Amino acid sequence: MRKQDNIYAAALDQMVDFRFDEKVVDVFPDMIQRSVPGYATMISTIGVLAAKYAQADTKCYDLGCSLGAVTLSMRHRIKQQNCNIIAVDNSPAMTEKAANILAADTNSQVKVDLVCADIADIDIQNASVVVMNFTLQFIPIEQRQTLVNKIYQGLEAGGVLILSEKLAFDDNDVNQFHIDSHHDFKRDNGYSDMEISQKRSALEKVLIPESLAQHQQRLNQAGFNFVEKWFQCFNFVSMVAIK
Ligand code: GEK
Repeated sequence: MRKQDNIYAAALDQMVDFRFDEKVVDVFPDMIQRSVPGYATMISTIGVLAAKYAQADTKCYDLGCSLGAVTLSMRHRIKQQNCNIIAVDNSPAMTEKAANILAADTNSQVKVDLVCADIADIDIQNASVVVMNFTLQFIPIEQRQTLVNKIYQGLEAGGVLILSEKLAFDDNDVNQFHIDSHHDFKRDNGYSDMEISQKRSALEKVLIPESLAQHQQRLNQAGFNFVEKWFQCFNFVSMVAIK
């Protein structure tokens, strides 16, 4: 049974910025499932895409791995020989719990290295698949190009970056449509108006969404010629960029 997220259910006297601490980790599977439309579809399809683009004797990276949902999806599908996964997150509370989840998953030959580190500080080398499933949005905007450049440089020819993000839209009406629809989705999943509004305030300075055009431009600037959106539900998208 998933533990239910009620972190923002009671009125808070003081709003503090959202952090991936123990309280969040405790309810994370429930929180992300009820907050991100299409999450389960994205997780399983990322595994399918990873199995298609993984190359023998290379590495697959799950950057901002949280509890390892993408890592497990890739691990269960990749068949290429000597293809290891490197899963990275800078929240010690996340990696501690992810370590237990991954240790309990004994059904695969694919080796996983779990690393507690900032993705700005890790080396990316000999990669065939790199996934950032809702992670880049938490990186300061001025650091995003350097990170995407590093990923491009670390990928082998034919390798893929799978990038999922919450989007902002330039047109106000379009933007409002997606925000309202997302909030309807959350309400339909049992979140109250107060929970939705308090979570929105907590995330305001922490999760900075950009437009699809901004992401495409950054990916092109890094060197990716093939960039395609493969999934969208309201303001949540996932893209592939192939080297
Ligand atoms: C999933 N991919 O379940 N370095 C490393 N990790 C970071 C950094 C950083 N600089 N900044 C944030 N994180 C997962 C979901 S959640 C998305 C990803 C969400 C980590 C942070 O600790 C958190 O675990 C993750 O990125 C973002 O498919 O909760 O909306």
